[in-house]
Amino acid sequence: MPHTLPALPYAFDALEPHIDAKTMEIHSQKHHKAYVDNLNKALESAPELANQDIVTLLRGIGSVPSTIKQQVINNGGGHHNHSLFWEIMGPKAGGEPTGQIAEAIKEAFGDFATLKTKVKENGMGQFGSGWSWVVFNSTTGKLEALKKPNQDSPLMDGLVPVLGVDVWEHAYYLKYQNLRANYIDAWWNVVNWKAVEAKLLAAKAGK
Ligand code: MN3
Repeated sequence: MPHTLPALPYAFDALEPHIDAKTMEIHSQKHHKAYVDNLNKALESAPELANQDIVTLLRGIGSVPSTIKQQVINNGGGHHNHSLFWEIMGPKAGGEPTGQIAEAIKEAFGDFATLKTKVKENGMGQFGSGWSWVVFNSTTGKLEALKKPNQDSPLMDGLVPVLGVDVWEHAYYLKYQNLRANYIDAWWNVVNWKAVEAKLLAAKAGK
């Protein structure tokens, strides 16, 4: 099997009280696992894609056979989105970004408060399921905030995601029920800015 479920870099309860342990367990071990399993299943019919890593696969979505394209968008996107999501969160995290990610935020949005407002607007404005993203645009050399439905990856648009908030109900319903806004507000407390900065630096380096 070419694609595998990554181990969480912290315990299920590490993001308490902001994200509860049960949500983390179901989200990673059931939802993310299903995306990985279904991606591998879809790729069984396309052995020519077996050696592509997930980033290459999504960037090259246009060359995926039409018979499995939507499955790769949904499940490949789901796999990459969640792998990033676990990486950019962590215990004893949050606070104000520092260093090069802080500079990039300032350049693109003016200040951190404005970025937070945009991420929340996009997360609240995404009807149904999807993600609120901060991406690096290599054409402009700047960060951008945008929303995408379902598991559609910004990689398919030639953009590099550096931060994303999962606003599917499965990401927050056990603790926050219908209160998506409260979840997004609390989510900033678990952002691992060093990991987000690493994503930005890799994107700038063309990786
Ligand atoms: Mn999810």
